[in-house]
Amino acid sequence: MIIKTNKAIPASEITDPLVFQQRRNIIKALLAGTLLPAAIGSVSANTVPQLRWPALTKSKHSTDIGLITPPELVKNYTNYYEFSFNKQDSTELAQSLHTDNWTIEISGEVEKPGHYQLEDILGRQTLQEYVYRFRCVEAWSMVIPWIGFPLVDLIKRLKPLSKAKFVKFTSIYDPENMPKQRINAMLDWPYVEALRIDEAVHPLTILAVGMYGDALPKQNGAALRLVVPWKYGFKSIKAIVKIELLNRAPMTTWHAFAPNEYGFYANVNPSVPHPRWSQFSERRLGSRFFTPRRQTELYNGYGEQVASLYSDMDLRHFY
Ligand SMILES: Nc1nc2c(c(=O)[nH]1)N[C@H]1C(S)=C(S)[C@@H](COP(=O)(O)O)O[C@H]1N2
Ligand SMILES: [Mo]
Repeated sequence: MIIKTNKAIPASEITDPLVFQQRRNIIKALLAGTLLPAAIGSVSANTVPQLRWPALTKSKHSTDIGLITPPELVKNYTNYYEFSFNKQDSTELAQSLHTDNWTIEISGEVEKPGHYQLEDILGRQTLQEYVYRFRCVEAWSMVIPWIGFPLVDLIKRLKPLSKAKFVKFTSIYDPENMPKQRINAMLDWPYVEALRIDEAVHPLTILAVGMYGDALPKQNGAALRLVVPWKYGFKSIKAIVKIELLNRAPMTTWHAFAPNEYGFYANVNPSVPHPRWSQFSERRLGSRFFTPRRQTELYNGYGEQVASLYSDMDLRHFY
């Protein structure tokens, strides 16, 4: 079970205290970005007895793709509208965000609402690597090795009630550090996204805290972000501070901004164009200059795993 910060039994009393302390130190280092990649696999050799942090293995749901996008590209070409509408500026400006002592509020149709410390949530999870294709609605794509854990593992521990039909995620509201929130620019802040419950508990859906064997850079959504690889990138909300289980579909940021352009589902689909451009092909970033555009894959190539979620739906209507 998940440990609440107020009531409940502290994780330190359930897990062997030494294991708990070591896990915690590693999680702290990971979140602070001071962890050497090698330390994820095992704790330092001079601790006795030698204990292993669950090694950073590859998830069985990780995609077997040879060509990973160079990390420098992923870290310097970011969409983070709270900071800037420019992909380079947002990277730099995001460094002012405070990501330590991150807490997440859980509420709605669950038996265990409360404010949880990210460290406590992670202390109960096995972090794994997930290589996923990442496709933005702007028709560019990347391949990113995330570090994270299945959202379903967290949801189960919260004990959802049968009324829970949707999961809503809210990003941090921090106008002091987020210039576009300060001037109320473009979108309604804070940034909000949501999934249907069956999408949320699908094993491909993860919460990420790292990438490329290291902490998640601030510009890529630290301390905690969602990754839903078969949907357009805007569903993969960054800097999550609140997760709510709801009975009804909530309004989401991009859908509210332009409902005819950004649907609730946002499943990657080559045959449903954006009203202002085609989604038939995409530019794989980091590939060589003369590499032709690649054809967009339905559900971003994850159809075998997720198509059954939408079998009775008209994808043109539910875009
Ligand atoms: N809070 C928040 N989350 C967000 C966004 C944002 O502007 N704010 N942009 C979205 C969009 S449009 C995309 S494509 C991805 C980009 O993720 P990346 O910058 O790590 O590649 O994040 C998504 N999550
Ligand atoms: Mo995007």
